[in-house]
Amino acid sequence: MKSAACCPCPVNAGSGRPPSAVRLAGSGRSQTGVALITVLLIVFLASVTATSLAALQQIAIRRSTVLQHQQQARLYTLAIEQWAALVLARDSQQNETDHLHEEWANASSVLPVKDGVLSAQLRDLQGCFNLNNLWQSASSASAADSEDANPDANPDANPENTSKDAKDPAKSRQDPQAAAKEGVTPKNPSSAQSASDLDQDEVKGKARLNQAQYQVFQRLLSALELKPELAQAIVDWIDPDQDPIFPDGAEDSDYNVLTPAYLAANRPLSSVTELRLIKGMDQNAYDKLAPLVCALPSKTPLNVNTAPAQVLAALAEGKDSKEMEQLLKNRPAEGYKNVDEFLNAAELTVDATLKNQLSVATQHFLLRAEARVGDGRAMLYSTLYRTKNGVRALRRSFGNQD
Ligand SMILES: [Ca+2]
Ligand SMILES: [Ca+2]
Repeated sequence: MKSAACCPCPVNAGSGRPPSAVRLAGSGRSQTGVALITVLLIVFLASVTATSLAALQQIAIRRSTVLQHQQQARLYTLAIEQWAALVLARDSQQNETDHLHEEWANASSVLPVKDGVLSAQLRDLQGCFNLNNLWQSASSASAADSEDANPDANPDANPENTSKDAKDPAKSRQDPQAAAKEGVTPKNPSSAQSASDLDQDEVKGKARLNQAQYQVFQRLLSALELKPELAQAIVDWIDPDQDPIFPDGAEDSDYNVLTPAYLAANRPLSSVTELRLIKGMDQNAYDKLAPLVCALPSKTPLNVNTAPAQVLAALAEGKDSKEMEQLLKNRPAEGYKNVDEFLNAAELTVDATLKNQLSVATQHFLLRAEARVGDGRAMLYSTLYRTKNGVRALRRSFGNQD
């Protein structure tokens, strides 16, 4: 039997309270502290959550407001397109010529609307050199043949100035010296499509190179201090065959060895920016050429009332742009009434084929419409095509021109 002296004394033996009571009192204070911390934590989390929800709600409200403004601005640009169509339709009823002093050309006005502002600008797309004119499709070639076969269609045409060889590539191909004189090198006979096949197509009046436009384009390249041979690669990009023009043309075989590889389009250019893909076209050449050329979907005449001096100077050999700039300063306020009036004023002599590809009127226009509404902004580039039956949009691009 153990004695009391040999038993270990409890720690709180002298406090007078049982040990279990001491433990309960300490536990109560600890639980109170934990509960307080828990409540504070819950309040903190609730505050953070509420703040986050409020911030998210603000962002959602802001986002929906911007989207609403952007949508409204986008609709405004389509309304501007309708307005531009009305202006162009009204212009066609007033006169048959188009020049830079007409209402459509000076429509760059700013119109205030509720919570925003609208602006519009119309540009004549036939005042630039249409690259797709370099290649005549089968239908346009047939039309050209009809015009050439019917001298009454153009009583001013001088048969002496009309180069039959220039309009007949098959004949030019048979006579390399004549072709070189025309500034066009015949296709390489060793290519995939035989010369006889090409000749047969051309004899039938099918698609072919537009010699008159080709020479104008070569002169334009020379005036810009670019290689005239660039024209060959551009024609090869457009023409449907795989037959590169010798020596600087380029077809699939020139492009599919690049990284990344691609193929020649073999169809009309859909955008001027497509030039960047063509062999020999570097940034310097593109920067010089792009402001003066365009890529319209069909064969279009050049409007001499809106064309810049560089393009007009390229119409004939021996003219420079400074001479044409002086001419443009003295251009009648109402524009030239017809092509002959322009040719006389410019002292230009062009053959009947090229003369038939000049005009004083325009069917293709580019609309640049911009709308700002609150925080929203929309930009629309629209290619408008005007006929006697009205105006319609051929192409729309929101945000950028191409
Ligand atoms: Ca007009
Ligand atoms: Ca081709």
